[in-house]
Amino acid sequence: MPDRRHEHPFLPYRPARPSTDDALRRGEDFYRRLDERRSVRWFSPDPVPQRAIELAVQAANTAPSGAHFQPWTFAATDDPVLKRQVRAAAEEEERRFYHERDAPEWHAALGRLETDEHKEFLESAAWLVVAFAQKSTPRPDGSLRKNYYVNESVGIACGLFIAALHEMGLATLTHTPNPMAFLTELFGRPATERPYILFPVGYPADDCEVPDLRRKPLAEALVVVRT
Ligand code: IYR
Repeated sequence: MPDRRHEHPFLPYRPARPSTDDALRRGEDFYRRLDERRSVRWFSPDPVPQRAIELAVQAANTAPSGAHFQPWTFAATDDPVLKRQVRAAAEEEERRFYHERDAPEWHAALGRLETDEHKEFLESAAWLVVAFAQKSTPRPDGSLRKNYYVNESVGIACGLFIAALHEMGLATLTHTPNPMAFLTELFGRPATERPYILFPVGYPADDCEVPDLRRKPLAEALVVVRT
């Protein structure tokens, strides 16, 4: 390998290393906290400060990404007019999905979530945040830089975003109206960006309920393999 460190310097990285006991305690605490998170479809009208959205996006923005190209944009709004427009467009798509699309297996899988085409949360949540995936990114000269592992990178960023919101006592939903190209136009994003997930963000409503779902046991999520 050619040594190009004069072009791209490396820096020492010495993160604090907790004792094993401490590390496991912290891992346990972190998991327990994440385990309290639920996806929410009923939001409180209480306002959420813009700083909370900024902090969650800063957390998302720490995600690893292909070639460190960071191929995401988070577009956020608390504007009631824009929220209403998003709701109207999403409900239109969802009406088609629930009533016209022939996908019996998919529809059956959603039964226990009791979802339908009504998306009140798109107006009642304090904020709507759309994660956009940049298939390519315009360079200052107008040419396009291709991005790598875009889905993986943006997915990881969204996971960190969700965790950061939860840490602040905020709730969200990974909403993906299908198709959702209308979000590119409503949020004024360029054609190089594809809407990836639409997140309503707010505090859960006082009378919020969530479906009685369980996480699969560790033994189904992790297999330890050795020779
Ligand atoms: N986008 C629709 C349908 C939907 C699909 C999945 I997969 C879900 O986990 C939940 C809903 C809707 O939002 O209603």
